[in-house]
Amino acid sequence: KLVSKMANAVGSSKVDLTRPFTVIVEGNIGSGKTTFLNHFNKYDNVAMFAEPIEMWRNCNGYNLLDLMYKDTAKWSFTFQSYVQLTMLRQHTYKTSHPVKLMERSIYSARYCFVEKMARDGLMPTPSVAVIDKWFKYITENEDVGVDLIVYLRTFPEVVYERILKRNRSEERTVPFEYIKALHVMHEDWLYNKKTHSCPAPVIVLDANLDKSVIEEEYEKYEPHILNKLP
Ligand code: DGT
Repeated sequence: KLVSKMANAVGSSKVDLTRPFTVIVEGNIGSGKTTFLNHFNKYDNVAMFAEPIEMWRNCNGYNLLDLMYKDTAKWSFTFQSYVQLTMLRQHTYKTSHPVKLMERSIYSARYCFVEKMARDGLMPTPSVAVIDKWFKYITENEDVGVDLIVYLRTFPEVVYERILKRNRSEERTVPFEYIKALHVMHEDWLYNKKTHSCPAPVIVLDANLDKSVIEEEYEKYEPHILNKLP
């Protein structure tokens, strides 16, 4: 385990060998990351780190998530700066649990969301450069290493249906085109592996399945996720 941790931490100069086995759960909006986390909540040896969305909704009283959706060009840098900070805090939060399960990461924030904003010209290139300077500093100087990525792979049509159904107020204006583009970002990073490097090995789960049957899909991979492979 130690060896694999060291191998995964290549590129990060500050390596904490006492870091728990760290799993990040990635996937499009509405892919079921929260349901996945809830499934593992029953295990005492797992520390859960849900996405800090409530912090994004209330930064000194400002709903940055809402501002970002309402006027992306104006608020993209502000929002992504705060996402990066809150993700850094999740990654480096100390826990005595042997397994750490995180919803999303500093990596998807950069490789999917910032990437999309940059490509659409919704984040000016000087702002992308500043985000990247921080990102580089963090990944080189803080232990944000991960040991496993769980990719909840979906069809954009399926998650779009779910997003409409759950009706989160900030997401009311999200067009299907955006969900399709985010799907491609995730695919190119985690499945086709052609854009950015993956910080750990990737397990791909079929997350199109309905809630009632998806538990079986989770169970198939439990030994990997709980670091209990023989
Ligand atoms: P789930 O459980 O798979 O349905 O997960 P969600 O949809 O609750 O969580 P997530 O992370 O896909 O998205 C939460 C909201 O925050 C969603 O409107 C997208 C947005 N979001 C998350 N991370 C970022 C980010 O780094 N940048 C931007 N622009 N939006 C983000």
